[in-house]
Amino acid sequence: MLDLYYFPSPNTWKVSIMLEECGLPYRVIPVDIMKGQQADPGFLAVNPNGKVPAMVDADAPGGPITLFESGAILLYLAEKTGRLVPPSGAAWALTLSWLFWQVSGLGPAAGQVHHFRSAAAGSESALARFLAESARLYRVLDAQLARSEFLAREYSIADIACWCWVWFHNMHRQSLSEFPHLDRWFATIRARPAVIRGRKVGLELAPSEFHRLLETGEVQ
Ligand SMILES: N[C@@H](CCC(=O)N[C@@H](CS)C(=O)NCC(=O)O)C(=O)O
Repeated sequence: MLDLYYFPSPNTWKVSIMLEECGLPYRVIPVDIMKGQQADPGFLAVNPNGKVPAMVDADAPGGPITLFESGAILLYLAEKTGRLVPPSGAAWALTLSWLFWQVSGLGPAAGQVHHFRSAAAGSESALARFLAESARLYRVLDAQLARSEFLAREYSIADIACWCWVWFHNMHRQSLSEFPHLDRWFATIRARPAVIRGRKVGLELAPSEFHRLLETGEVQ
């Protein structure tokens, strides 16, 4: 059994969607980051960095394996199942490039937009900086998707990682109608049954004022 330490968010959706794509059984262990449970000693023993997602594979051959960081968990699950990462060559390199682009670029920039839009009113210059960087990253995504149906040719963990953040494009003040290739890609992935299931995991753990954003992507 896989234990997924979870609170509904773009970074945790990556893992719930991947688990659904792979058809792996898993158990959701709620970590309420709005109540500070990410700082509980019990959780820090799983992820010393105190953030979700984290995962424990209790039945891994050779003994239990603990992972944190969404990108590392995606790669682990891809390797475990042989799904959604090309085995080698140019497509493999592209998948890793776009996965790391997401975890080091799109996620941190867009995450700061979430912060400065909701929690730190008055930080207008910070908000403007991260909105501009997010807009630039959306243009990069659109340009790649003009060349390729998915980020690394075939649907992969790189698409899952990026899609979970693009879900929040209204929050990032981006209109997908300005990005025709990104819009096409977004709609294709949105319709995948595993993506629909994975995105709904643990919705009830979030306070009700976040449900509309999580369910529809719309900002109040
Ligand atoms: N780089 C990490 C980021 C994880 C992250 O920021 N998780 C957020 C939820 S989306 C969190 O746990 N926030 C609580 C906190 O920062 O205290 C990953 O990709 O897994």
